[in-house]
Amino acid sequence: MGTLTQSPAWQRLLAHKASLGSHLRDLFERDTQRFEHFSASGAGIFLDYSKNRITRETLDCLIALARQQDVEAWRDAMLRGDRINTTENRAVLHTALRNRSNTPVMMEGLDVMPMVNEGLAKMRAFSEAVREGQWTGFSGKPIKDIVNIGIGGSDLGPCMAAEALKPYGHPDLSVHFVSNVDATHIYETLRHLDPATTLFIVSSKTFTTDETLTNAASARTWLIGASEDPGALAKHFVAVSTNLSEVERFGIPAENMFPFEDWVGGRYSLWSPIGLSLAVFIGMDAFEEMLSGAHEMDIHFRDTPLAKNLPVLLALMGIWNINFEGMSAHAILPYDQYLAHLPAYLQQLDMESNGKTVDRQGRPVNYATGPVIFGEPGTNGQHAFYQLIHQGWPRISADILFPALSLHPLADHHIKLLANALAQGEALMRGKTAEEARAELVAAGLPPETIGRLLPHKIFAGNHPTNTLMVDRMTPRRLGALLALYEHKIFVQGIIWNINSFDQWGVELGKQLAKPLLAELRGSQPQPHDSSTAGLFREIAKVRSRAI
Ligand code: G6Q
Repeated sequence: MGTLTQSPAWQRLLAHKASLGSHLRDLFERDTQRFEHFSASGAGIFLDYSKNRITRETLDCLIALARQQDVEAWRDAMLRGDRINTTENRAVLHTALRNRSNTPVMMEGLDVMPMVNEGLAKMRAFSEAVREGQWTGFSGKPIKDIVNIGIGGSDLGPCMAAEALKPYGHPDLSVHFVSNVDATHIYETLRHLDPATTLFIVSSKTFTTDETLTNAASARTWLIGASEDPGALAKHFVAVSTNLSEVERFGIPAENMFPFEDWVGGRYSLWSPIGLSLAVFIGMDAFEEMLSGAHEMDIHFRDTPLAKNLPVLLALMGIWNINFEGMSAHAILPYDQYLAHLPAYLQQLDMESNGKTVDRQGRPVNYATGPVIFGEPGTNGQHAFYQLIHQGWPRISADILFPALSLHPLADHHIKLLANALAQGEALMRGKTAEEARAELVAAGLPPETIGRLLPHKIFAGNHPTNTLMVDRMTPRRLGALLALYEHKIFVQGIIWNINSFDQWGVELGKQLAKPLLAELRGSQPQPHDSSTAGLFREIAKVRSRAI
């Protein structure tokens, strides 16, 4: 097999690209039905992808690429539990966690659904006990604050979703997330809390992650210090993990552990017991609603023809923009304050999955893969970094997301928010020509010399692609569908790029190098380092010795 870039579908796309000269605004002028041609919906999500610089032929070529790369066969292999994460020799079965149809999912002869259902039942019993005040702390008082201690995939999902679904949260419960090993994070979280009414959920698939164990140990000291009873631990600590022996070694009893399987990848684990903090906060019914939304998207992904399949379409727009239009960054712009953490969540989901330069066979790739993901809720981002998207040198694509209805219909806030979301998509697409800019300056009555001076600054190239994603309201169900949409989009891209989206070896190097440096900071014999690291080490030591 030749490389991807020499393949017939890729070559056809290159030839097509060379003949596609048009600006996006011309494409809209030429085809008044563009919106109808390039929009689709599924699982309660509406997608308008007409503001990408594509024609029907582009889409045909892209779909041919997806077929050539066997996207459908790989999708089916993932859904049936094949070990498609080959570098870790693992299946990728997060879809089973939200398989609300409850049909058997056989992994190597074993139906995983009874285990999934058992996990959900345990989460339900626990979350109800906490929410109804039956689970009490060392002084007999009910729990008021839940602190999830975890990092990366054991933090970003529940943290993002707890913010997204805040209006569905229990009125007497607050949920907090501590991830950073920086003491500031746990200090600032705990200083307002009462140990007697605080419950810690230590979330770690491996239960060996240094940041999480360091934070959990400090939380344990804080709790035992206040309760003066080591037995209090069992009332205030539960664990979500795959590693029972380490959980017990920490002091958390087995009955307080919520297990899951190694076929749940960290950044795909929100649907597993890793979502426990969220489930306690919003209740198990709402949590299962979120699973149902994701399941609806899984069914859509499995059963819908490629040309109408939302994850496939989003993936193909990304491939087109990255590999054929030369874009290396993609902005996530939610016009929904509750989705404030969505960009950070998608940063991990996308960049950890597809930030690879070696293909599945271990060969270096000669094409771009995953983009830089960044973003902020609109309208805030408009007053900050949108300038670079509109007029900066890098070409950046974006997803604009919004709910048509607000959960807080206060005065005219929401229509203003919607107007801004639509205006940005339109402005990025159309831009402003020199003639249009000049006409505005003339209409403002400016003298010719001022017009000449200002004109270059007032021109917008436009032609910036965006996808627009709309839901009716941001409910648990819609959030579930939206997240599953992005998961599958990233999966499809990984298949097309022939990379393994499910490992993350890039995370390891920093962890490895931190170990000897930590020992040196503790006073062990200095090791040889490059002059920068060694110099910085000496500067740190100087400051620290003065402070002691
Ligand atoms: C995600 C990654 C990574 C992982 C964290 C936490 O896909 O694997 O972000 O989730 O390193 O790992 P533990 O859950 O094992 O503590």
